[in-house]
Amino acid sequence: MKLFFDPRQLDHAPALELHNGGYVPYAEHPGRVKNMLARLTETEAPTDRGETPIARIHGPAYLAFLKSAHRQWVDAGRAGDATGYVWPIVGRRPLHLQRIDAQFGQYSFDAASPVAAQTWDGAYWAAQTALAATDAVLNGAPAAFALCRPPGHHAGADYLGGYCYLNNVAIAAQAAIDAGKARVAILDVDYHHGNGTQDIFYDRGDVLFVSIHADPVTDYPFFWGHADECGDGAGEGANLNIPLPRGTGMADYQVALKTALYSIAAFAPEVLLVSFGADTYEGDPISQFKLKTEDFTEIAAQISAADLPTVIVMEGGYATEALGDNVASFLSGF
Ligand code: OKP
Ligand code: ZN
Repeated sequence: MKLFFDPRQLDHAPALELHNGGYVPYAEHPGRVKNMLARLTETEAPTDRGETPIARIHGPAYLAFLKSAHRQWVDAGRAGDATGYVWPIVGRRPLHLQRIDAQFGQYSFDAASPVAAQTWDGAYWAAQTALAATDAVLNGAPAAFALCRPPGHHAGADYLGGYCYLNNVAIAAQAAIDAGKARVAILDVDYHHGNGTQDIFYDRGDVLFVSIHADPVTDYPFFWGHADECGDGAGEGANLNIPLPRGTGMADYQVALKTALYSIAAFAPEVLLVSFGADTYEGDPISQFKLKTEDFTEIAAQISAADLPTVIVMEGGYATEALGDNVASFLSGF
């Protein structure tokens, strides 16, 4: 399988995140990638496809914010990574405020995703990596892997959050549509619900979003991922959430996967994109499922049996020591 990665993704390196009321080392750190690369031979760097495919998903005001947030932070006399601390409640009228703190309130939904000096560059090259893997599949490869980080599935059209800044899988899905594919499916198997991806395609019938994740009643991102979120307008029926309780192991996970793959088959997509998070692993420090390293091979084999051209986009996974093994296990199932 073709594996894509760009070392400039490592330049994004926030120091700390707010976790359970205190500041702790940032869980989504560049060391995650080093562990994966140790198990993956022959990664290929993406060519630069520019900002146009990114702007098909993210609005210009949000992109301008993301590019300038750290510079504005420094200009405001602040040290360290840029982060928000105030958020407007849902339904407040739009105010286009210039103060950096107000902009974070407008363009983010949590305090877990600081913008560091090189965040734009890291996120930009993660998106390019996803686009390169998509092109490989559009050009006939049965499957390709995009080693993306920062991850993307929590980022919406005009917001960041959950360690995510640009929605890599959404950018890739749109690129497939723009290349002439009529129907594209996204299967999100990260531990956390991919709220950004869901939001982006919620009212569209050409992109099916199916997600298996920890029940948002108990787990981040709380406000999305409930089973009654089924899509809107033309997208009604093209969004399927399968929330599972904490402690879920392979037996129950497989039942959910069967349902997910059944709905994907019924949609008859031309391309499948998989948001793959290894944070469903039993040893993950911030997650509560009980999958074992060898389970990832079986999950991938079942996805592969759908017999669709497949782009695999890396999302979460924070048990750094096991991450390479878990990714290698997943990829070996294809
Ligand atoms: C990103 B991805 C818990 C903090 C949770 C955000 C988790 C983002 C996960 N106290 N922080 O889906 O793996
Ligand atoms: Zn996750």
